[in-house]
Amino acid sequence: MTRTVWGLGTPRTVRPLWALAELGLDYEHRKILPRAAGMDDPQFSALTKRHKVPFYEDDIVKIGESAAIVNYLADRHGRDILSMPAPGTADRAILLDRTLFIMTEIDARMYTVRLHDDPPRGLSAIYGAAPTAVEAAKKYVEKSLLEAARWLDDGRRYVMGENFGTPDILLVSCIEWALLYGVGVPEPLLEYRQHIASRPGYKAAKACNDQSNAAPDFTG
Ligand SMILES: N[C@@H](CCC(=O)N[C@@H](CS)C(=O)NCC(=O)O)C(=O)O
Repeated sequence: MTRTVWGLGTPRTVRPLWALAELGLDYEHRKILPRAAGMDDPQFSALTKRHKVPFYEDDIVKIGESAAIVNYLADRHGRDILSMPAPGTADRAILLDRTLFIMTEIDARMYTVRLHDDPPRGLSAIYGAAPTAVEAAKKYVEKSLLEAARWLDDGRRYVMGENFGTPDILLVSCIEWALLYGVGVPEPLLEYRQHIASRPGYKAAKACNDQSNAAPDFTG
């Protein structure tokens, strides 16, 4: 199977790289940055007009949403690591609940902060400054992270219990994103992130996602 991941250097692009590392799968990495010259690569433009990274393609699918990519990879290849509960089970419903909560109540709100905060962290020069919206989104994320912390109240190591799963990839990347912007992260989530950060798959993905690995012509 030929696999390609497009994208580099963001809290979203690390996710497919991390899933692939955990699953020990080979892939080609096309290191394009958002809002940079690489986004106009003719091969990339032929795949998607969203102008967004990450993007993933193999012999079966061409998909762009980071949560969809990690869940697809886990559905196909997850075993002991990134095992997926069967469709129609309570665990599958809970996994979807946690996934959508992370993506809509944390990830999407963090992107509001990213788009409208001032440089150097934010993109207000492109998308417009909106300090009230930025502060409100940060508070919203703080509240949502309190909910995510409650998932661990029974002492479980991972979102789904004792097995590392796709929601952990999504949640840890959001926790790190929140920390970058000074959003308050509850102590149990800091500890949770800390122990997950010792995983070889995490370390490999972070190294692959490092912007300093981008080709020199990138302007992003
Ligand atoms: N919901 C998508 C979001 C993808 C996304 O917005 N990616 C950003 C980088 S983190 C991007 O490509 N932005 C380019 C732009 O908005 O101009 C996902 O989770 O994959």
